[in-house]
Amino acid sequence: GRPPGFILWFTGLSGAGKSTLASAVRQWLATRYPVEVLDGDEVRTFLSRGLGFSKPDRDENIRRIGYAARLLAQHRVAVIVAAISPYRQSRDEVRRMATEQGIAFLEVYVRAPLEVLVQRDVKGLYKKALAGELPNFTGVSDPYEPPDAPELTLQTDIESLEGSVARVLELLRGQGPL
Ligand code: GGZ
Repeated sequence: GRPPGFILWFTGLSGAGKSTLASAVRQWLATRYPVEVLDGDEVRTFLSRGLGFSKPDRDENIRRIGYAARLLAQHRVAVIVAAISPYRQSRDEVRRMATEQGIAFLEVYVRAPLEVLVQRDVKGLYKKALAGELPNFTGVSDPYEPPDAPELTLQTDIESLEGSVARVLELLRGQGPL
């Protein structure tokens, strides 16, 4: 049959640049692949409507995203996920299931120091969280467990978007999917 697609999984704090990277990488892949982006923020409007930010709700969100990603990847879709996915165990669970199905799972840690994110604060969420008005806000009032062995780490406060995209494409080429 057709070769399976792959799952490119961006994990990291809010505002680190996951969605921006996902859109940029999508544009590059779109000439050769059917591509689908599963963005946490958007998934929460449709697939995960009603879920909050407790650990069980986040785990459920990631389980759903992982399931949809695997379904798509089996049909040769290049799947890009952009979700905080703060818990190592749920990311590893998605990786395990994908790998079992012969789908490449590439974890990309999208990283920037908290001070930088607080300065960027596009949506004003960090300000609220730091003021104690947002319980369970990742990185401030809720945990984030960085990946132990990500396929790639992108430091978005240091690297340019173009540079980061180039490194992602290099990863995809080196690991086979492209
Ligand atoms: C983290 C939150 C929270 C809390 C609202 N904690 O950067 P954004 O704003 O646009 O996207 C974030 C999104 C997080 O959803 P995910 O599905 O990626 O999270 S997870 O993978 O943990 O399930 C953020 C916004 O929702 N947001 N409240 N308390 N981010």
